[in-house]
Amino acid sequence: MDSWTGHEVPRLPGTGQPLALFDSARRAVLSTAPGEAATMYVCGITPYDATHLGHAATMITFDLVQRVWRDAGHRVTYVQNVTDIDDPLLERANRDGEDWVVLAMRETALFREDMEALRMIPPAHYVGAVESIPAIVEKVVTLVDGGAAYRLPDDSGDVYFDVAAAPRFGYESNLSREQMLAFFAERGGDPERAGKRDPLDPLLWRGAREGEPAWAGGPLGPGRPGWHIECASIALDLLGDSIDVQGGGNDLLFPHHECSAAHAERLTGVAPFARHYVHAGMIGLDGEKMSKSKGNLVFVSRLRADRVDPMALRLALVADHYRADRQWTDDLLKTAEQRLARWRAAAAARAGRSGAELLAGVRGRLADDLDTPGALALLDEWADSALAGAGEDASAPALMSTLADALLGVRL
Ligand code: 5CA
Ligand code: ZN
Repeated sequence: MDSWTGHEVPRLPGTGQPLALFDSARRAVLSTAPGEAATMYVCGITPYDATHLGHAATMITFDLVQRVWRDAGHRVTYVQNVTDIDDPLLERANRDGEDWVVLAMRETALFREDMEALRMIPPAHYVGAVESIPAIVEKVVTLVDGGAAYRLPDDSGDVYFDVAAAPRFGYESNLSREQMLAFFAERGGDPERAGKRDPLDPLLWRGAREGEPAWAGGPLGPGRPGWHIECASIALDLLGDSIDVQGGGNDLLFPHHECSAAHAERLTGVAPFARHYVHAGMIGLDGEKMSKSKGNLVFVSRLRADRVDPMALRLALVADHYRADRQWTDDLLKTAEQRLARWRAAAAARAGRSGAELLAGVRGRLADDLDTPGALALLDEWADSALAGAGEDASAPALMSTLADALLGVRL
C-alpha cells in the first residue's frame, strides 16, 4: 500500500558514530553493525484507534534509529506493516457495526497523516497483511510440508506452528515457560485451544468461519493468516533472510517477536532472524498502559486539532529514554513546548558556543542506545548559553537548527 510523503533530511558535516542499541535477546547494549546497507522492520499498527501517543512514541524511536544510521553513512531500507486483518480489527468493526475494510482504510489514512505531521521518515515499503496473503500462504505450506506446522485434528482448517520445531524458541524474550504462558494468553494467543501439541503453538492460518472474511489458501483451504507469520513473511520477502533490527513496543517481546523469529528461522535456516530485537517502552496515562482495550487514549490527531505543534509532541515523547515505560502528562507537553520555544529563539541567536562540539556531543549521546535525555540536555545547555550571549561561533545557531532537524526530526 502507499506510504506517506517524507521530508528532506538535511546532511550534517562529517560522519556520525556507529549506533549501539539494547538487544532484548542478548540483554545488552551492543553495537549495531550494519554494512553499507542497514535493514529495519518495524511492527506497525492494527488500524483502529490510530494514532495514539504510544504508537507515536514507538514510531519516533525507530525514526531516530534511522536518522542515526543515515548520519553514520548507511543506506537504510525500512519496512513497516499494517495488520489490516486480525481478530481485534474484526472485533472493533463488529462492535461499531462498521465494515472492517472501511475502518482499516480510514485509520491507516489517519496514521499516514499523523506520521507526516510528525516528520517521520517514511518506510521504503509500507505493507498490509491482506496484500501479503499469497506470500504468507506459500510460507505456511512450506512449514507444513517441512513438518514444522500441523493442521488441527478437527474440521476448523486451523494450522498451527509446532514450537518443538524451533530449538531456539525462547532466546529472544528470555522468559520462563510460566511467563510465556501468561503473556501468550494475554496477547492474542490461545493456550487452551484443544488439539494443539503445545499450548504455546501459535496460529499460522485460521480456517474460514461463517461471517468472517476469508481468502484462498491453496492446499490450506480458505481462511486468513495468523499474526506472527504476517510479519515474518513481509520482512523475509522485502529485507532478506536476516535483518539488522526488528522493532516494536515491548508488548511485542513475547509472543509476537519470539514467534515471528521462530517462523523465519525455520523457513530460512538462518539465525538469528534479527541481529537486534529492539523494544520501546509503553506510554501510559494515569498509571495504566495506553491501549485500545483500556480506551485511555490520547490521539495525535486530537492534539494537532488543538493546535499542538507536532515538533513539541516529538520533543515530549523523547524527553525520557525510549526503553522506559512512562506516563503521558500535560506537564510533559508544557515542558516540551517551552523547550521548543527556547531552542527556536537560540537558533536565531547571532552566535553561540562551538557548533562542532555540540554536534559531536549530540551524536555521541544518540549513538549510545538513543540517549535522548542526554542529547536534549546538551542542546538545552547550548541554547541557554546562546540566549545569554555566550560563545563566538557565528555558524553554531544554524548548525544547531540543522542537527535538531537531521538527528531528532525536530524542525525549528
Ligand atoms: N499490528 C501489531 C504489530 S505487527 C500491533 O501491535 N499493532 S498496535 O496498533 O497495537 O501497535 C502498533 C505499534 O505501537 C506496535 O509496535 C506496538 O508495540 C506499539 N504500541 C502499542 N501500544 C503502545 C503504547 N502504549 N506505548 C508504546 N508503544 C505502543
Ligand atoms: Zn509485527
